[in-house]
Amino acid sequence: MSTVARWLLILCWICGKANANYETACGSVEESEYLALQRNVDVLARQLMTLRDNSGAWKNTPEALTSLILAKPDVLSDVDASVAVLENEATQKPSLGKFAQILLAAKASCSNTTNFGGVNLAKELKRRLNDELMLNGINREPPQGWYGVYLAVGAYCISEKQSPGESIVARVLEKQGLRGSFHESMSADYTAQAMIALTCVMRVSDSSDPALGTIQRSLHLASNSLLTGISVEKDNVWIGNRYSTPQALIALTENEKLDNQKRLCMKILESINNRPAGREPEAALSQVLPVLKGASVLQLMNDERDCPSRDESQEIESIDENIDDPIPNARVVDIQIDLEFIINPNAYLGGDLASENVTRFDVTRVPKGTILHDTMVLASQRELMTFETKDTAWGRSLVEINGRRANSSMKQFWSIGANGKSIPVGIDQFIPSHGEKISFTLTTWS
Ligand code: B12
Repeated sequence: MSTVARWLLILCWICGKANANYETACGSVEESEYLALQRNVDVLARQLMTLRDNSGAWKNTPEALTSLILAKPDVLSDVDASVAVLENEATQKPSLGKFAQILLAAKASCSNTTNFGGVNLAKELKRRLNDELMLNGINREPPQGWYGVYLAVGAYCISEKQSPGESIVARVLEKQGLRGSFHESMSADYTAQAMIALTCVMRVSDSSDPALGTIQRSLHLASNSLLTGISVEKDNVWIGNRYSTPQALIALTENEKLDNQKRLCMKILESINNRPAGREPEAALSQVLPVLKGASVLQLMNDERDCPSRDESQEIESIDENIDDPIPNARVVDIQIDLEFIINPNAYLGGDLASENVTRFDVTRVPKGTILHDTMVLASQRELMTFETKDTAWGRSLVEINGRRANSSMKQFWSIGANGKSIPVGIDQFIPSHGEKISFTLTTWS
């Protein structure tokens, strides 16, 4: 081979490499960046699989199943067992949001959604959505909250490739605040979920539809609200906070809002990819996986996509990587924390209004890194408090303190604060420090 030909060959090889298509949520990237994301998809998908029980159920089965089908279907075995769990859940009167997630998971697994364990999922979802927003023909605030409404509008639209109806979409649009957010507290979680729903409605709308312009303007305003919620925390870049970032990034990239800011987009994606120490709850894994893979629930609108294999003989390789972060050194420390119990007037049901009750609680010699839940167990052993929890995909949720049960049908919940600030994670992840005042407030959400 002549020298010229050899050079041409080398050049072609370099060109080929440079043009190789390594697609991510932020567009095409270098091979090394792409591989770093894919390695984590692999580890996290296997970690999520280990959280499935023998019956095929997760704590939140539809969310986990959809996530794995979108991100890493090859680690999934026995899809039918999980689908059977969903069929059963669909008949058990789940919340509106959960019902929406079931429809998406049924769609993702290519099941028959019109006869899913005897239920026509989309038809039933639309009926429930109407009931949630209207009582006796009069508009009302959704008793289960707006997050479930956004999930339901999105799931119906993605599955049926049509809008759930003008009046329902109008109610969602009305909920948007002046600054573009879909929740009073500027929550990126709510805004991202509403954007995913409206993005679908926009895509299925006819170009002559007069509502189309309104939806596009709403999406633009909502994107700005997410972009102004960007913060930098120890080299990480979040939209809202660490846990709202995956959905928010999907909402922005699906609307091409980060196309001219690829570096920023990659910084956010890398932040999601850098798992901090400690095991993440199931729901965090489910929400992170698709975005690392560059996938989103909106892809379920495409009927040409692949269905997950239903081959029962599929074997999953065992995990060779040690996915558990090392347990913190069992160094023991003395900590002292104050426990405060508050019942907000809006959640007051009569009886004694024990508005403030601070108990100094000395926990001596607990292992460093003791989570709030275990600290509360110690406090209850010393008869300083009693409490009850419910298992969820985010870990244990606190439902009752000192005999006071949060009544979810009255929108009550126990909110948890540390030194006056709402804690960013639940009692299974939060680690109190010495001198901290932990407050438990029975209050209501909107
Ligand atoms: C809506 C919502 C709430 C509502 C739920 C009631 C309602 N119907 O509106 C309320 C206001 C009660 C709530 C409370 C809290 N929340 Co919240 N919540 C959400 C949100 C926006 C959507 C959850 C949802 O409806 N999913 C869809 C349904 C169908 O799935 P589900 O499994 O049935 O959902 C249930 C659980 O998620 C549970 N839940 C909600 N939040 C939390 C938080 C924890 C720690 C646990 C264990 C369970 C739990 O309530 C949901 C409805 O029943 C998520 C955002 C997200 N990205 O998921 C944050 C989110 C899950 N919440 C969060 C937090 C931190 C809290 C609080 C700990 C805040 C605080 N300091 O008090 C408390 C929980 C305190 C407790 N008692 O244990 C974080 C969790 C992060 C983490 N790693 O744990 C998230 C991810 C928000 C965020 N981006 O930071 N939340």
